Amino acid sequence: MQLYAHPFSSYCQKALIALYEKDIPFDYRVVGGEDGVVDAELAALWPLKRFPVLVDEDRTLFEASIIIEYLDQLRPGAVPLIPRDPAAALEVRMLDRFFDNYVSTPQQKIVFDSMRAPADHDPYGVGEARAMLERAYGWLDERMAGRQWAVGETFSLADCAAAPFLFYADWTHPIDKRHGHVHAYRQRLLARPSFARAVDEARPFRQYFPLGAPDRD
Ligand SMILES: N[C@@H](CCC(=O)N[C@@H](CS)C(=O)NCC(=O)O)C(=O)O
Repeated sequence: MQLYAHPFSSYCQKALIALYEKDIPFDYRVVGGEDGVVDAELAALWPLKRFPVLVDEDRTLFEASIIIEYLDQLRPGAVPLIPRDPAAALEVRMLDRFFDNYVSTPQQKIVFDSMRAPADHDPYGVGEARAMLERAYGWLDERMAGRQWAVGETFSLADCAAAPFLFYADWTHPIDKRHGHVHAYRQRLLARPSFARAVDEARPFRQYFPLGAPDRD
């Protein structure tokens, strides 16, 4: 198996968490190298050039959620990342969509806007993104009251998404102290060995965070 990814990328960390949870060996094809070799391979596999991309023999998969579903089918283990119960599986997928669409998407909007030339800034869009993050934090805080993980009693696909997205969202648009359940959940995710490993592997790249990385996890 080959994973085209970069350690500092949130969507790649999402897929890496699943690989580490399941202890699946893979060949790490790190994008962004100076010689451009891995980037050329990625472009040939997936012209949209978004990563992560997983290659397993003649199968090429893009989209972090789908990569995780694939890994889970391959190695469900004692506690699958997508529950076997269909109703629970639907809830996991719903929360996975929540973290992609309402935490990661507005977080990335703010970061990408900061990288634009001054004339191309979109303050209205950034304001909308910040408002969406505020609503998402508020909703999640109520949901996480009395919960350890996003859905049910065990770590799932939804937590694979939550970990990197809440990590970077708090750097980008800090989670207010009143959202204590979200803070506690973010800390639990940081303590999870699979995510702790992904965070450690990304440490050397913190200087590249466009908004300036805070001096903390
Ligand atoms: N929907 C994709 C998003 C992947 C994505 O946006 N990856 C970013 C890195 S976090 C990327 O490829 N950035 C490079 C680019 O935009 O060209 C997924 O779930 O995997």
